[in-house]
Amino acid sequence: MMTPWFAPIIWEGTYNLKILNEQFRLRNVSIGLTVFAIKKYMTFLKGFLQTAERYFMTGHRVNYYIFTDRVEAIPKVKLRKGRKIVPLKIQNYLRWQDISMRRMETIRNFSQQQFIHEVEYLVCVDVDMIFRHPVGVEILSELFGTLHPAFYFAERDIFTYERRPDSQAYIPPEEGDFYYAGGFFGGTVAEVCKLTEMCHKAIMMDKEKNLEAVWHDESHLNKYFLYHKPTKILSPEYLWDDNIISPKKPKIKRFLTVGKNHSAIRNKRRAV
Ligand code: UD2
Repeated sequence: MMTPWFAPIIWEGTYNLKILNEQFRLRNVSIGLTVFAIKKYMTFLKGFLQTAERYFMTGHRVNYYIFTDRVEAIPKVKLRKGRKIVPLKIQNYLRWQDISMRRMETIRNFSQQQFIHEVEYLVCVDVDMIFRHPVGVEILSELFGTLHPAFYFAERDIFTYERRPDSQAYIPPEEGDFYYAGGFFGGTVAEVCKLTEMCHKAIMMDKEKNLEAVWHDESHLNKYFLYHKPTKILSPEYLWDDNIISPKKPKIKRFLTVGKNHSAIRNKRRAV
């Protein structure tokens, strides 16, 4: 329930949402949910938004920051009061790995220019996901990460950290607390800005050496969290994949991956 640096690990039953909701409502808190729907990943956005409306931060103010190369394709979804879609047009890249990694640069840029004036917290997630149970203010903290569902039962030596010392994402074998998922992190806008800035710089330094970390942005995120410990950690309830074989499944699966045909969805349409 608690890391050695006294950060709570959030599982069902460890918090009282009524108390937390009152605290956050008194602060009239606003939350930005960043999501990228580039090229064919637009197909996931409708299910993502519809389920987010039902389960994500209900009763609080939410901006859906949707980064896409096709603003006109954003589906129309009925939103509750206090919630809005903010379409943000960005370029796409040829390789899916670059699309995934460049999220760090984009979130940094928009945090500095826009998000800092509009919301208090940012929650940064993958789009090929659906919400199945509530995800609320219990997740909010200065800086939070999520335990990867495939590794939360595993010993450190099988974590898939970047192991090449030349990479900025390198983690030595005797270091590392947890293996965090690339698809769900967040915190205050200032903290997310620091995180994305450092990860983007590290990705670019690797690129100069013609290196790409084994799990792309996720490898750099893991390196960042090793030396900048999260103040809250989300259990795999907050990011589950039903294809994962695990000795124990969480009682509640709040946010689930949608199965995808990798080669069909990560198409090679020309970058624009
Ligand atoms: C994992 C991580 C992901 C990232 C990646 C790096 C989870 C659930 N996911 O996912 O966050 O760290 O590994 O290897 O922990 N995207 C587009 N268009 C594209 C390609 C990607 O919009 O053509 C966006 C989209 O929001 C997608 C995200 O980038 O959800 C990550 O790509 P992915 O879902 O294909 O990566 P995956 O499943 O390997």
